[in-house]
Amino acid sequence: MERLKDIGEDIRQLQNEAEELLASAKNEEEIEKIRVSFLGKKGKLTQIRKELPHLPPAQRPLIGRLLNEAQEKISQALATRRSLLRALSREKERVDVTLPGIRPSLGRKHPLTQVIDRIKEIFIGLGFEVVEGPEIETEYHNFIALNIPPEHPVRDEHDSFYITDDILLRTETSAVQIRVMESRKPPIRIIAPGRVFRRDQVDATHSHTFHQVEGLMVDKGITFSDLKGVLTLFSERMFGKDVRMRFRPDYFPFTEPSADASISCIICGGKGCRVCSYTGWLEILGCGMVHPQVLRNVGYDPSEWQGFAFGMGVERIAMLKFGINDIRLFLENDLRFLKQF
Ligand code: 2U9
Repeated sequence: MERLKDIGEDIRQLQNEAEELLASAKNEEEIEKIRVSFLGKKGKLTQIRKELPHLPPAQRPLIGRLLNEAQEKISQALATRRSLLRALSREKERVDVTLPGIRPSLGRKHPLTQVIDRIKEIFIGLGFEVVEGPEIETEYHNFIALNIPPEHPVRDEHDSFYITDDILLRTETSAVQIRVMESRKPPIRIIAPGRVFRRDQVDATHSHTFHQVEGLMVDKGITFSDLKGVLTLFSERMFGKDVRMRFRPDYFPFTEPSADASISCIICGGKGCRVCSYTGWLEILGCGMVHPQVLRNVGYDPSEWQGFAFGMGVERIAMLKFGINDIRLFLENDLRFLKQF
C-alpha cells in the first residue's frame, strides 16, 4: 500500500515538474527535449509504466489510470506551450499598418542637368534638334574646320588637353555641329549640349571641365535678325518675360560678324548691383553669323546657305539663375550643396 502511495506521488511530481519546465521553455527544441525526457522511450513516465507488470494485480488499474492521466496532462501542456510560442512569434512578425511609414529620400537632378534640360526644352520648342558627340575629338573637328588654324591666338585661350599630336579633349561642342553638317544638307537647326575641357587655372569662375550648349541654324536667307529673334525668345523663356537683351560686337574666328549677348540684370532689373558689377547687364552667350569659310569647310556653298550660331556656358547660366558664387561647387558632389536645388 505504501509503495502504491509512493508511485502515485512520483507520478504527480513528474507531472508538476514537466509542467514547470514547459512554462519556461523558450522554443520548439526545448519543448521537444521535455517531451522526450518524460514521454519518450526512455522517459521518466515511460520508466514507471515499465514497472506496471511487477506490481500486485490489484494496484495495476489505479497506477495505470494515474499514468494515463499524467501523460494526457503533459501532452496537453506540451501542445499549449507550442501554440503559445507560435502565437508569440507571429506577433513579433506582425506589421502594424497604423505606424507612420519610413519616407524614402528622393533623389533630384544636378543643378547643371536641370539647367541643360530647361535649355533643351526651350530650343526643342523652337524646332531645334538635340545632338551629342564625342568628348575626345580630332584637331581638325575641334579647331581647323572651325577656321582656327594652328597659329591662331585663340588656341592659347582654348589651351587644351592633348592626347596625341592631333587628338584632344574637345574645348567646345562646335565639333559636334561640324560632324552634323558634314553628314547632312541644310536646313539645319540643332543644339549641342555637352562637357568640354580647357587647361584653365581653377578658381571661383574657371574650371578645367565645364558644360556648354551651342546652337546652329543653317538655311537659305538666314540673317542676323533670325539670330536676334531666336536668342531673345530663348532669354525671355529662360529668365522671364521682362528681361531685355543687348548685342555688342565681338570677335570669334568661326562667326562673322560676331557678338556677345547680355540680358538686363535678373537681380536688380538693370539698375546696377554687385552681381552685374553695377553695369545693369549680364553677359550670357556669344553668337554670330557662321563664317563663310566654316560653311565651305563642310562643303556648303555660302552664296546658297547662311546660318547663325551661338554658344553659352551652362555653369555661368546656373550660377546666375541659382545665385551660386563658386563654379567648383558643381563638381564636388557635396550633398549639402546639391540638396538646395
Ligand atoms: C559652328 C560654327 C559656329 C558657336 C559659338 C560662341 C560664339 C561663344 C562661348 C560662350 C561661353 C564659349 O562656353 S563659353 O566659354 N561661345 O561665344 N560660340 S559662336 O559657334 C559655332 C558653332 C558651330 C559649326
